[in-house]
Amino acid sequence: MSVEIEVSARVKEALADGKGVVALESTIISHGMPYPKNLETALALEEEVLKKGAVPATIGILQGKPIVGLSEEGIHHLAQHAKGVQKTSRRDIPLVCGLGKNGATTVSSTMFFAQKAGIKVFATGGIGGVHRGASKSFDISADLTELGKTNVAVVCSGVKSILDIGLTLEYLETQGVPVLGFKTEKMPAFYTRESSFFCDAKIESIEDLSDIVSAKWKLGIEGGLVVANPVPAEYSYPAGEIEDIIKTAILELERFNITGKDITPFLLEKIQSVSGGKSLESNIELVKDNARVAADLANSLAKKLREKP
Ligand code: PSU
Ligand code: MN
Repeated sequence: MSVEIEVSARVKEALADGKGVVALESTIISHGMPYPKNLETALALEEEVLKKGAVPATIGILQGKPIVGLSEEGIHHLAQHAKGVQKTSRRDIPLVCGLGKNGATTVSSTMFFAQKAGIKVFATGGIGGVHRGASKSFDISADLTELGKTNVAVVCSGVKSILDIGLTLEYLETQGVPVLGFKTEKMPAFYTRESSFFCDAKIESIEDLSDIVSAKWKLGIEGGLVVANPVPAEYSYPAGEIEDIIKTAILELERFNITGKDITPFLLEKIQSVSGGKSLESNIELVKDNARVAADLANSLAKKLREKP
């Protein structure tokens, strides 16, 4: 059995030419959105990155093979046959690859494969975090420890308020992960532009972002960074409405005995079905915006590396 990471020709070439490359995850495709919106979104994200002159690399596992730069056919498969696709975070990689299964990569495993391929920037919707009630359940996403050790900058719209935003920020501090608000001082809460919590700093330009990212890695400080980019104002969703939906959904977790890795997909699905698609639209638009910011950041970092390697 050979388990090797396959990097697509387009991504290999872009990296060799010193172009900006943006990693994209696949759990958002298989377990974060319903078909066919998930497929349309996955393809639209690649388009957004290409329009900026950077190269997208959607990451996933097909028949046990980790692929960095999935083909359109591969993306179709992960979108359409989600039931046969395992949600794969870092600890699931050996099982999915060892047994030849199909896997959708979460933030943690996407970061892992991105770093192996030499990709420095990754765009997604929201990262996992510390769940509400974690002091009892210990439910803390592997995304946070991955951010502590893997050198990839993750552009996202903060964390969903299904999580405890304050505790998530505390945990990121413990892991040594900078949380940079892009044109915002407040930590975004996914569907809404602001939470009551503060980012480490408000960063006004892509140039400043890429200087901070470069400084971290030039100094040999291992680990990632969070670039928190709020949902575009016209697509933000009223905070109060979301809070009511989340509270009901959390109560249902107990009623249906949902635990472990199934919690996040269950809550995402509930919010989408109760809000009647309105939240899905804001979800799609915020990820597209994150893909654009990530492409700008990847291009800026690539340019700096070309100038002074
Ligand atoms: N948050 C979202 N949408 C998502 C996820 C999180 O708003 O699709 C996915 C991401 O792939 C993230 C994962 O890495 O859920 C976290 O899962 P868990 O909470 O089980 O660690
Ligand atoms: Mn969990």
